[in-house]
Amino acid sequence: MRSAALVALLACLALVAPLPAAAHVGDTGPVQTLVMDAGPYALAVTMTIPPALPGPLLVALTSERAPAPAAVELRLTRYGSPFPASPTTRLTLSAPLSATTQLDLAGPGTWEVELRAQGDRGQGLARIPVTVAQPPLPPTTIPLAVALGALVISLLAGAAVSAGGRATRGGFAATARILNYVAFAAAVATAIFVWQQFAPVQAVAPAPGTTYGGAPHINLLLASEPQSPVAGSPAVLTLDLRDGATGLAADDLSPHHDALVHLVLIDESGGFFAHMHPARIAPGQFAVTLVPDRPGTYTAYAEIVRHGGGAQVVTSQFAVTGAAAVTPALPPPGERTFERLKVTVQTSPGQLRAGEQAVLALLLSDDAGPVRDVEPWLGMAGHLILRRTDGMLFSHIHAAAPMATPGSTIRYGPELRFVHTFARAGRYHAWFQFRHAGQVVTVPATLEVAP
Ligand SMILES: [Cu+2]
Repeated sequence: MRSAALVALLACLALVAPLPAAAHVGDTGPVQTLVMDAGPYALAVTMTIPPALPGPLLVALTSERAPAPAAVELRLTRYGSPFPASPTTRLTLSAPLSATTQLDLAGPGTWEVELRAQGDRGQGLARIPVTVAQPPLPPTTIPLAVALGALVISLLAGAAVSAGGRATRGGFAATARILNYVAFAAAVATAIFVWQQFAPVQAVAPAPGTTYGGAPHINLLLASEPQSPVAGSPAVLTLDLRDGATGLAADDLSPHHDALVHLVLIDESGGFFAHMHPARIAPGQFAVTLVPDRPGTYTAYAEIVRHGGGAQVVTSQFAVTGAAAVTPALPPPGERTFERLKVTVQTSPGQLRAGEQAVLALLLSDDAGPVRDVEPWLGMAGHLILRRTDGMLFSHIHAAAPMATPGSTIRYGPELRFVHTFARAGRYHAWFQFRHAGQVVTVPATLEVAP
């Protein structure tokens, strides 16, 4: 009887213990890194969602490259509510230009973390939505409660019958025995259900929209300030993302490759290339500052993933005025140097052909020999953007190498390989990108693809 009471106590404890919070800043687990260009500052923000709620949201901030902000103010609010006037916390970035803090999440739901970066170069703003879902009760909770109830009732009834019947009258003795059996059975069932309570619960993502076949497409409305950007001067691009079905702000973006939006900007000559990560400033609204270096027509390729949908690339164009710049042609495959790094671009086969699988590779070395410490960038060993010079084909390819998980110390090199099949013949511009010694290196090339 005493052991049964102990089991009952354990069961009660299991019922009141806090539930783990299944969570994501999108769909990718409790730890998420997001890179963003908040005004003039390139920041990497890693958020760790607490295992139980209420609990602390851990925020780690790193400056991705110069200039670094002097300080960053953080504010937390419920999604859709105004941010508090005074910051929840203020971080000063020190060597190696990173800082950590925590924000208290009161419960499940969607939250917004606001970052206001300040420094010599002005202000930067980013607002990051964080969805913290509470998993449903484990499926054994209700059977556990029933078993526990049966245990308590049979124990009480058994005690009452034993006391009243003095175990001499046959009927009372039989009843007491039956109640003991029931209590024993209930104790065993309770023990099993308690054990199952501690089994890990599958984290659940919020249900995707009810739209059949995933979320609708997105329309990209691009605006610039000034309206006519001038070569050599900074311009702010604002991306207004709208749901293709409802016309409402599309604010259900899932992080992919460590960002909410990957924005590639290429001018018509291929001389200007930028791969940026606009900061979310309002629902469906993203902003980024660029300095176009030459006049012409620029194409913006925004790569996004909606919750419950696949990746999509939406494009828009804008014109840049100003004095013409001399555009050196992008070099063919071969050797080139970036400071102390020697990079050789190789293709296999040497003559690329449409419809034929090709391997495009970078071989990296420096004075000390082959380079084997290429760092993950956006969770990958390397990225390759390909565009046919007429703009008809655009591809974003990842190096064939294991992805980096948050906190991993994986390194790559000396070879980065990309596998691609060119859909059509023609001249292509290629931009290989990887990170080495904390710097993102962009390696441009022109590729000729035969029919
Ligand atoms: Cu990107």
